[in-house]
Amino acid sequence: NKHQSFILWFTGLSASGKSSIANAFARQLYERGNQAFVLDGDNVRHGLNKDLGFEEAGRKENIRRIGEVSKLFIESGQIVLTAFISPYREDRQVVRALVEDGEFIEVFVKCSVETCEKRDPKGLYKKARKAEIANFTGVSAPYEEPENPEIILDTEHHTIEECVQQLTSILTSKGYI
Ligand code: GGZ
Repeated sequence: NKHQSFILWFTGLSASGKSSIANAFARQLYERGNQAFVLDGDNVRHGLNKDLGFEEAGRKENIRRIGEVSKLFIESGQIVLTAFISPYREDRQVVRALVEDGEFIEVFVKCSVETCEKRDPKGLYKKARKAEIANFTGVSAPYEEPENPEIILDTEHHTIEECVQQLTSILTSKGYI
């Protein structure tokens, strides 16, 4: 393998499927004997980053810290999968620049706001429309789509299982796994 350790950086809207794909893929890696770890809102926003909000500065600092933590995971020899909206191109670029060439794989989990809003598993879009939540990505805060992601997974037209399968075949063909 070209790279033993790398970051799979999932970016996309709330309810686009980032965490589901990351967790399903991490299970596959684990079954194949790879060391993989998922960072997402559940284990980072509630702990390390619980002092941060969702205004622009809070999100930027959130992503900066996650980038630094991911770099440590790489140094410890792991594959790290991160599932954060990470709405700003510049912030994703900063993380990319932290690690060696080829160690940052940007995965755009592509799905329209309309479809994410129909899914609305936690009722957050509904609250955002009623302005009960401020700065909600896709409703009242921006999402800057990746211009050159290594991988695009279209959850609008494909199931989570199909996306995981696609991820496996792309990473295999690129020699990552
Ligand atoms: C976006 C919010 C917000 C606002 C709370 N905007 O679907 P979820 O619930 O489980 O995932 C969303 C998560 C986004 O946190 P991230 O750390 O990924 O965001 S960022 O990368 O932009 O820093 C959502 C919930 O937190 N959530 N308020 N205003 N999502």
